[in-house]
Amino acid sequence: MNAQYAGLAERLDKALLTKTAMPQITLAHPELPLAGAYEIQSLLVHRRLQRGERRIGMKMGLTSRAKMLQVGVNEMSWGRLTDAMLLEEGGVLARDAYIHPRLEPELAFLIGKPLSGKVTAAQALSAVDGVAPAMELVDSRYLDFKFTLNDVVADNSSAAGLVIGPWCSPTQDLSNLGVVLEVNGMVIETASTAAILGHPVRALVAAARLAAEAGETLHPGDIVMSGGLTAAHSISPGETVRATLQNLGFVSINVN
Ligand code: OOG
Ligand code: MG
Repeated sequence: MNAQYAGLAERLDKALLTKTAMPQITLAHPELPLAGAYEIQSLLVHRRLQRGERRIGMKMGLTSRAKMLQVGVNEMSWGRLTDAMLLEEGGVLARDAYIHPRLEPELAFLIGKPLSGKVTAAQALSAVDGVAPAMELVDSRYLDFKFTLNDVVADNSSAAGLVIGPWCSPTQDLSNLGVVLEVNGMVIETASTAAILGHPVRALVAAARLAAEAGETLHPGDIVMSGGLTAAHSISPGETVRATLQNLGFVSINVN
């Protein structure tokens, strides 16, 4: 089974490197269990680490109803972040470097103390050094951006990039902050941080639990992405995309 998982991880990696979408792996492997999909993800990310990329944290996926509805998957997923995914705030993003990239507003957490296992919201928050307005770039390696939960998990939850705004104090009330997503100055999506499981800290609580289940820990300096607050926006050259989170500021990127 492991050789088969390694082969599937290699195919996903090739799709990423060649920017060529591939068929969903569950079409050929409908019996693939969720644990197997996470095993493929781990092998896929391991290939990136072997190329010299560095692990920088964890992304939560499908933590809001807007995201679940957009992709038709109703369960949370998680993925691994590497330094190669970091995009410059206010910088330029090449549309051509991806297959069918989408941007989505998220809340980023900066971990200050080791966090892993079953924790309360208060314990999770006390391990946080900062929170920032952020955007995630998702780019499914599957044709037409179509996948099941197990497909998207194997594909590292579509992780492709992240852009982080100013780090702010985590001591403020994060439960219901306004979120605005703009493209070239036009508002295309609005939300509240409550869209993430009722309170965005719950995404961090889940991240700590899921990290532990995978035998991992969130380390000081790690970034944890909350999951998209709104549906993601399919990007085109010439667009400036900006996400504003109430009290925290904004983050933007220019697409060319
Ligand atoms: C799946 C990954 C989900 C999020 O923030 O919900 C995700 C996708 O939309 O491609 O990153
Ligand atoms: Mg996301």
